[in-house]
Amino acid sequence: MINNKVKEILNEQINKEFYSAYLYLAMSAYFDDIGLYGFANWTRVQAKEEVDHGMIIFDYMNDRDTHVELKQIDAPDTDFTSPVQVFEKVLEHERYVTSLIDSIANLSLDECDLATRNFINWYLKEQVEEEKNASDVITKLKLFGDEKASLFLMDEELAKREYKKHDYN
Ligand code: OFO
Repeated sequence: MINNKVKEILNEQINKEFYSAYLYLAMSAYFDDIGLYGFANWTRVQAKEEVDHGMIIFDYMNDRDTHVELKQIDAPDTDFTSPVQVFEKVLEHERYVTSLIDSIANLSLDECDLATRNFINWYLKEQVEEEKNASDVITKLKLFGDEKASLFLMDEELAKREYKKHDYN
C-alpha cells in the first residue's frame, strides 16, 4: 500500500504520460498533414512509448494494492509551424516531464517509500534518453537547415524508428 501523497503524485503522472501520448499524436498528425511521413512515424512511435510509461505506473500501483484514479486528459498543444519548432516543443516538454519525475523521486524519499523511490529510477534513466532523442533531432535539423533535400533525408531516417514495447526492466 502506498500513502496518499505518493498515490496522488503517481496518479498525476499516469495522466501526464497519457497527455504526452496525446501531444505526440497531435505532432504526428501535423507531420502527416505536411507530408513528412518519417517524422509522423517517429512521433507516433513515441506516442506508443508514452502509453507504456503510463501503464508501467498503472501496473505498479495495482501491484502495491493502491487505487488508480484516471483523471481527465487535457487537449494537446497543436500550435505547430515547422519541424524544428515541433522538436523544440518536444525538448521543452520532456524537460518538464523530467522535473515531474524528480518530484516523485524527492517525495517518495521524504515519505520513506523506498519501493517507489527505487521504482522511479527507471523513469529517471528514461528521461535522460527522452531529452537526448529530442535534442539530437534538433541538432541535425539546425545543422542541415530546413531545405527540402535535407528534410527529405531526415524524414527517411526518422521513418526507420520502430516501436518496441517499453518494459520495466
Ligand atoms: Fe514519458 O517520457 Fe516522454 O513524456
